[in-house]
Amino acid sequence: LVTAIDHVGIAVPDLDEAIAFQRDTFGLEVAHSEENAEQGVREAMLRAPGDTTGATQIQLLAPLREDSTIAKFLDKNGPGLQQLAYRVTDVEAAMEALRAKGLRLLYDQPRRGTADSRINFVHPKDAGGVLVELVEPAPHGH
Ligand code: MC0
Repeated sequence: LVTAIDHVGIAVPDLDEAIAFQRDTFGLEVAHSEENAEQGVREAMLRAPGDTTGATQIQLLAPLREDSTIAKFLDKNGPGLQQLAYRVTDVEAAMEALRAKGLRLLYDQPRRGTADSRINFVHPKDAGGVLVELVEPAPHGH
């Protein structure tokens, strides 16, 4: 089902501060950043310097709005790990396979994720307390 660990997402109150912290402390660099209005986030994908292998990235997620999922997460838990994203080749097929095992998917249909990927989430209560995202990357690496 899963072809790679796509990314690990960290909820942060301030995106620019978090990028600077990861750069100055660990040397990670920004590979991509964008706003996703539907998901209510400003986000950045970080990687080790020069890495072009498609290795697991770190996703920093800052809230765009007070009522967003990330704002709610920060209010409840403070900054920290928010999600684990598994890469799949066919998100609908993955959704189908997981539904057949009785897991709840958050959306009926895939939605738009980072860099035009297609995404859905497994409810954390059905995945060992972890918010699991399914990511089907856009064709041609977007
Ligand atoms: C909530 N819970 C979590 C959790 N969020 N457990 C683990 N990890 C998380 N991130 C737990 C709570 O502790 C609580 O457990 C229960 O789930 C219900 O939580 P809640 O605080 O009442 O929150 P809800 O139910 O309003 O929302 C949780 C839910 C939401 C997962 C449905 O966050 C959601 O829709 N997430 C998917 C979208 C998302 O995360 N978007 C931002 C990233 P107790 O035991 O206290 O009842 S955007 C993104 O990721 C895109 C751009 C991408 O990568 O491409």
